[in-house]
This record gives sequence, C-alpha cells and structure tokens, in this order.
Amino acid sequence: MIPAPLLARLRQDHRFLLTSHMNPDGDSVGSQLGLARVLASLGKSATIWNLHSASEIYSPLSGFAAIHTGEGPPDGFPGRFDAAIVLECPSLDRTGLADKISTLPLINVDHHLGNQCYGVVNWVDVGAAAVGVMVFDLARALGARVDVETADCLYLALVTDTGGFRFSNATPPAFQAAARMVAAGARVERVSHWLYERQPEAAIRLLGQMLGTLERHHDGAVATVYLTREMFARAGASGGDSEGLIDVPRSIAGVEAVALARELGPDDWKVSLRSRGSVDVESVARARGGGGHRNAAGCRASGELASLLRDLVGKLAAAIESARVD
Ligand SMILES: [Mn+2]
Repeated sequence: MIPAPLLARLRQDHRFLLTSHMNPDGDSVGSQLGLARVLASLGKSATIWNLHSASEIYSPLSGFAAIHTGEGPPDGFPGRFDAAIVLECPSLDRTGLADKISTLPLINVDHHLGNQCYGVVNWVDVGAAAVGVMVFDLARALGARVDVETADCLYLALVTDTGGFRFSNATPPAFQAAARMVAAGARVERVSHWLYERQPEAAIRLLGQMLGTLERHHDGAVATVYLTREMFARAGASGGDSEGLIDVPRSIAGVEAVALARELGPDDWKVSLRSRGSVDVESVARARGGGGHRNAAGCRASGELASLLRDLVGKLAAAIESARVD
C-alpha cells in the first residue's frame, strides 16, 4: 500500500530534486529517470542529482544525459526545490550528499531491509523486487501516463535488480509487474540489448587472454586466472574492461572459489576473489589488508605471480574446507 501522505506530498509539491545512493546501479538510475518522467507528465519539475555518474550501460535511457553529478549542487539548489525524493537508498549518508540534501524535506522510497526511515514521508516495501516497481505503482496511483520511455526505465530497473529474473526476488509479483510494464510499452528486446549486448570488443579480447591462464586446483573447486599488463596491451583494453570478467571462471561447474590477479606494475597485483554460498573470501582478502563481502572481496599483493597464486589457492582451499565443516 502506498502511504497516503506520500501521494499527498507528490500532488501538493511541484519542484522535486531526485537522488539515490553512490555508485548508482540499474535500479537507482531506472527508477530516478522513470519517476522524473512521471512527475514531468504531471506538469511538475524533477532534477536528478547523484554524487557519482552511472555506468555508460544505462546511457540509452531517456534523460540520462541531464543527470547532474558531483558534489556541487544543481542550479538553484536548495531554494528552487520543494522536496527531495530519495530512491533506493537505505540511509541518507549513502547518497554522499546527506548534509546538502537534508536541507530539503525528504521523501524516502526504498525496498531495502533496514531502511532508516529518514524522510518526512517514508515508503519502504521490502517485498518489492525493485524500486522501479514501486515507481510504476506510484505512477498508476497518481494517474500519470506511463509512456514507452518511462516503461523502459522502470523495466530496466526491474531486470537489473532481479539479475535478469534469475535471483530469488523474481517472485510472482515481480513477473506481474514486468507484464504490466511490457503492456505499457517497455521494449524488452531493446533493454536486453542495452544491458547485455554492448560489450566493448577490447573486453571480450581481454576475456580471451584471461581464459588462456585458467587453472583448476583442489579437485577443481578453486580456479585461478590472471591478467598481465602485456595482455591488456594485446587486447587494446584499459582497466575498466576487466570488470566482471571474473564471473566467467566462477560460472564453471564445480568451481566454488576464484582468484584473479591483475598486474598493476612490476610485482604489484590487484587480487579479486569470488566464491559461492558460504565460502568466505572476505576473510582471505582481509588477512592481506583488503576487504569486501563474503562472496566478493579483493586486496593488493606484491611479489612474484606463481607464489602469489600458490598462496591464494591454499587460502581458498582452506576457506572451502571450513565452509564444508560448518
Ligand atoms: Mn534496488
């Protein structure tokens, strides 16, 4: 149920500032752009302000180029705004703009467990697969027209937050919301193309280089790969092109933990670790001065590659064994 005070606020105010968390993901970008269009269709103004710019992947979404980024506020802030709508953000500090944004009345719309309800109006629905779904329901409740571009934004939010309808949040209501978005005009094939079929050639060539280094250890449960500066040069790739490549060895049947060592300089490596389920790679990274989450962590390392990989294999094998005991 959408809280009545939220609808009242959206009907009453006219000039909105929209924001979300740092390093915005597909749900942040899609729900902000979608809501901005919904508000515009109601004759209201909406300016999006994010600390960090979003990935180029989302650039085909309508309004993407108009997103204001950085620490400096947009023109007319704060006087030109009636309220700030904070989307997909469990706590205000995650916006990276808290001290500035909090000068405006805050409207909090989110689906994260543990949301701190920092707004004058709060709508937190932990059952929503994506905030994009909540914005879609909001549009309906406000009597706004959801056009093709708006539907694309909200559908992209839903697709990215459900991992392409592969995660456990791809529930019957999520599929029902998807059906309503597609009925409203969301272009499924086009959004899939934007998200999954626009890789830079250099990233694919770099993947080829990386897969040539694949080794399996500990009865195949541990996979190691590496990327040297020479491989980046051969692929015509830059740092960002290696993002996500580690997911490929992790997808091999039987692999429970993966280490990727990326050469930064002579005997200087950036190590990325990934695992499945209860196998904890965060502790492995932390022991080397790094950090992260249980299934995704990283650290810096110095020294010769072969001994670095040998050490990582031992640590990852131990992490797998301790997860089996638990
Ligand atoms: Mn989300």
